[in-house]
Amino acid sequence: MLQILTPEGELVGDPPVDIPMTRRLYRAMVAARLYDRKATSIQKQGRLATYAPFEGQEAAQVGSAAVLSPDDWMVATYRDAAAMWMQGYPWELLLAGRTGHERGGSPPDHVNVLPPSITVGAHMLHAVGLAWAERMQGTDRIAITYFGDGATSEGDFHEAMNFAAVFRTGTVFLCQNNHYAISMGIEGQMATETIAQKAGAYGIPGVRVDGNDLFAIYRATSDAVERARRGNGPTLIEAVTYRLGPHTTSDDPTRYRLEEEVEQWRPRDPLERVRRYLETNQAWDEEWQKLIEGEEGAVVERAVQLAESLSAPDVDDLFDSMFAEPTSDLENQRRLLETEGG
Ligand SMILES: Cc1ncc(C[n+]2csc(CCOP(=O)(O)OP(=O)(O)O)c2C)c(N)n1
Repeated sequence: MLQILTPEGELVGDPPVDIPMTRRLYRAMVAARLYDRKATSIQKQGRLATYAPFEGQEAAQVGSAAVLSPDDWMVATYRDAAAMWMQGYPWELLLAGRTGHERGGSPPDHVNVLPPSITVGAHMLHAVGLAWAERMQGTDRIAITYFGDGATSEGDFHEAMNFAAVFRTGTVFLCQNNHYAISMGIEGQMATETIAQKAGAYGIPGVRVDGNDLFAIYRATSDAVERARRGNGPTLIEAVTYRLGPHTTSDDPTRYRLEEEVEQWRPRDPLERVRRYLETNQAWDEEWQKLIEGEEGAVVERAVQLAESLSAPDVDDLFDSMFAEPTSDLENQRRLLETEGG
């Protein structure tokens, strides 16, 4: 398993980024954690629908998204807000999606990020199609897709991997193995020792990395993106991480895992090891921590205000939000609603 930065914050390999960049990525992880905690807390106040927290998975998301070009494609899930935000999906729209507002599913025009997939596994195929389309158009844009360990037990995973391998599409498959698919532990749903080894069945490279190590994930994703961009096809990355919180705000993890297990993972916190590394390099102090928490916290607060101040959706949005140009079926349904009422 690839590791560059140990949980103690010590280097055991070459760091892929310099200190100023490490500070930027650390700050992004701090922002992501603040967003995640805020979203969890407002969900408990009834201001969001169910929310899927990603605490513990910040390095896997921030470190991988950081290597993308601004116009690369990203196709991710309900648990990948940090990765999506890194690629330009604003916090307020991610929150709006969790209130059920249509605007949440509509990223700004220049942002090549699809709305989060709730259907486990199905979205990986979209990433293959997008990368293939880019290849056919002669661009070097690639597509990255994020999914969990559970998604690899879906048929869609097989179809996506096989198609991507055969057509050598520029797709990066980023699996965050957080050890659980809701209450189903990894041993209960696959007989393979690792997820990375599944790549062998499709004839593509599979890499296993410490998913709580910002540097390892950055390095592995850089290599995979580079390979995809050169036209050499897809890679499967298994980022070994852990979901510290519940599956969603409606889940009670104490019913299927022991608190001791969670406690074993806490010292492997992805933020803490980068903080220690920066401190050793005289690039972190309490004052800066307070500054970035204050600034990023204010950005998150503003996003909550923006999401909550969106005007209530109109019934017409049901029809207008579906396709760029409505189909005849949709137009018929709209007319039916107008003539016969809702
Ligand atoms: C096709 C499909 N089956 C079942 C569900 C219900 N479901 C939602 S999340 C989830 C577990 C997914 O686990 P994993 O892929 O490991 O991702 P994680 O939630 O751990 O990030 C399930 C079974 C769903 N949303 N879609």
